[in-house]
Amino acid sequence: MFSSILVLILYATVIGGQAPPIDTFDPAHDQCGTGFFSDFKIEKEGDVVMCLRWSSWPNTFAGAKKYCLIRGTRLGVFNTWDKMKILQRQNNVTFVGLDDLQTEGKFIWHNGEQLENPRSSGFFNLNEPSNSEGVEDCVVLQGRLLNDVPCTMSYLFVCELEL
Ligand SMILES: [Ca+2]
Ligand SMILES: [Ca+2]
Repeated sequence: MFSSILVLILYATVIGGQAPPIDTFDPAHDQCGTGFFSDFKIEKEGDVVMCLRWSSWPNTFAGAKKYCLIRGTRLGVFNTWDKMKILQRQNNVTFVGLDDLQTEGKFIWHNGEQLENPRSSGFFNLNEPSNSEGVEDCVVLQGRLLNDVPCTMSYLFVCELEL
């Protein structure tokens, strides 16, 4: 009995005295400065532009979206060329916060903004988005630009802490 209480106290002391591990990330404890969220921080003229975390394991689009959301973040929104350049530093195929799940052909960034004229926007690879076989509603970085892919595929993903 005593030993189990002792273990509990020790456990509470150790856990309480440390920064929470990555899986319990709490943005309230991080300003995207020296904290553990900011795997990647972009500053411009002293201002933080983006706070990102790149996953090191693949997930489906829904799984990735949920992973980001329950940590107070969202799938990364790269709706400007400055931000696309940040995304382009990634070499792996990576889910981003853009989909046409609600209305076919209407691509919405996860900040609510629509990506107008996706095919001629310059954001997508040539002949993309293709909606191949009618099932491509989620978007990845593939190479230097975007591609729509099936949401049930598993890819790496990137979470963004909203500033
Ligand atoms: Ca589609
Ligand atoms: Ca496609």
